[in-house]
Amino acid sequence: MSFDRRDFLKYIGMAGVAAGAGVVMLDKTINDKDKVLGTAVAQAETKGNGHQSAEVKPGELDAYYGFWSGGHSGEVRILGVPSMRELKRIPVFNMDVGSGWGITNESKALLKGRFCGDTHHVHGSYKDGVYDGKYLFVNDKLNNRVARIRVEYMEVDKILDVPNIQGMHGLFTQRYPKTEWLVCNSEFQIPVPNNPSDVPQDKYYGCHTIIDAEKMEIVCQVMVDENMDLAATDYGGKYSMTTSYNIEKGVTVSEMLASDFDYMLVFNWDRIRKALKEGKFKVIEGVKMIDGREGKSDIVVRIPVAKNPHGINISPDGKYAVCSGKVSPNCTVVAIDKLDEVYSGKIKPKDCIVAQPYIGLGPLHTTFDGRGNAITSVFIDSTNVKWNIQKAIDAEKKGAEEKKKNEHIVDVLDITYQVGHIMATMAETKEADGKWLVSLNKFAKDRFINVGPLKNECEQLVDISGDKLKIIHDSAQYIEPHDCIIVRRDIIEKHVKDRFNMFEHPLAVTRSGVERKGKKVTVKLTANAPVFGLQEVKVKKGDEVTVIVTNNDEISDLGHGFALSNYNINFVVAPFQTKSVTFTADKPGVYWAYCTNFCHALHLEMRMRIIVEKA
Ligand code: RUQ
Ligand code: CUA
Ligand code: CA
Repeated sequence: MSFDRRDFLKYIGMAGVAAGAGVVMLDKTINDKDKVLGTAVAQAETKGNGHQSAEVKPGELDAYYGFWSGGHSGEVRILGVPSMRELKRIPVFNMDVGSGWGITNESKALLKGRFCGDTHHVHGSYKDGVYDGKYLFVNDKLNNRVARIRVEYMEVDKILDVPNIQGMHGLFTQRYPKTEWLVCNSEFQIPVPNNPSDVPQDKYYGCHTIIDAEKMEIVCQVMVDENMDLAATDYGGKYSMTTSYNIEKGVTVSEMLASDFDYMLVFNWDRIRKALKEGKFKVIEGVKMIDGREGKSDIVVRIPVAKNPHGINISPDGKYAVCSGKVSPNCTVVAIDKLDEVYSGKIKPKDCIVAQPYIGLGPLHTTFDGRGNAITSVFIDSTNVKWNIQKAIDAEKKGAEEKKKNEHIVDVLDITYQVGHIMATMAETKEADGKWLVSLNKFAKDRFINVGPLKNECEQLVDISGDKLKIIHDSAQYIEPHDCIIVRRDIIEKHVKDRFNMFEHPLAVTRSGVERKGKKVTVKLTANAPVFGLQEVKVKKGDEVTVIVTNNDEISDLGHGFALSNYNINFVVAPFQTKSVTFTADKPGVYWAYCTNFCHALHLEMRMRIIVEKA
């Protein structure tokens, strides 16, 4: 028997999933089906399919802003789509001296000494189901934080620590009528409160956290027995929902796979508001904790779905939630308008499932083209599968024979290799436009020249404007984005500024000078190309020195840097921005401070001395 490269990868993928679990998850009929669909369909000729051009010529601009999470790099990135050019990296939970993040007093105050993170899911603030261009939010799975990025400056302005949880994973913003709340999950169950440590594992819990988006404060948490993986909100402002793959409360892989099914959890926001109003909560670690465990309240509905689900995505018409099976080859389609009947007790939770179409081996995430089709990433098969939602629902009604025909499947695209998230343009809004899709593939292997054992990722741009899916471009992406959103340029561009509002920073410097109070020295510096406001500053050994730098150049794109030789100080200031740093002058001598950001023909001359005299 001979494997081609793709089959080999598939084999590895299967072995990886099955190892430790000690179970065979997929029956033979499914494997056979997969053979028919996985390759034959994909290799069929793409005929009569007028594809769009992804070319963005020199001087032209991209049609979309892409906001990428950076995974364990801890950052957020901005890419132009469809060119896939990386335009900016926004430091979020990571240290990035190039932008001054992590070294300045401002960023230290936000990061509180924790200079790494794991960003997974970026979502924007909304109004009426479409981005409003105000904020982006992103989670830190590592240190359980949520950061907010102000779109006007593309910089982080708030970071919120969330207690009582670990493995903060799915995050989603309220879509309707506007983003007042956002939700985030806990993928790992822990004791709540997390002390003492000798709590038995059946007393570990997950908490669905609700955050006030404007104040960046925790509204409350809803405690459940289950873990919670990905998150979504509906288009009606009524619910948030999540997938749970560990209803077993397992702490080992095989324990987490023990049950034949898991849940999609739905949280009813009116009932959460009611519980808060009626005082039906305890305060744990300073947070209002509502009991959402089974039988304890009527807030959470549990819909049984195929075991160990992963992604949950809402169709742009607001009608369906699609949960991906991960170890089941199916997606589960839930009719959101039936949830009211579940809450009122008219129907059972499982009765709002309208289809469970076959997709392929290892469905992870689903995106939408706005024309009634879903596109699901399939990890083990290494495919993007396009399928028609209505056809899947119709086949489900007609029964098993009809389902077997798999007529809901429109196209199967081979990608390289092992896809995680996929995202189509505007797909998380009601204005999904079905133009482009990015497949965020986890392995690059042989797609680029070899750069050593740890390789970049291969993200593929896919044209989804026709019936067939077509790969247009391979894009090497630095490790390791998980998710992205792709937003029309007109929505974002008008909000983005070329300079800061100078007096938003309370320490903004308009005149340079030195102030001394005992051993505390404050150096105020203007930066105007090509000079700092002072040529020399004298301090004494042991002084605590605070340098405040304001870039007073209002010219667009004219940044300055401030770097102090041998003192490990290095940051940049954008037009009209102010940053500060505090350090102890512990090394006597002459130290040149210089501008790091090429700003002028005399950029190299833009420097000054800090003279540290013996005490
Ligand atoms: S989740 S693929 Cu955060 Cu899928 Cu990474
Ligand atoms: Cu200022 Cu270079
Ligand atoms: Ca499970």
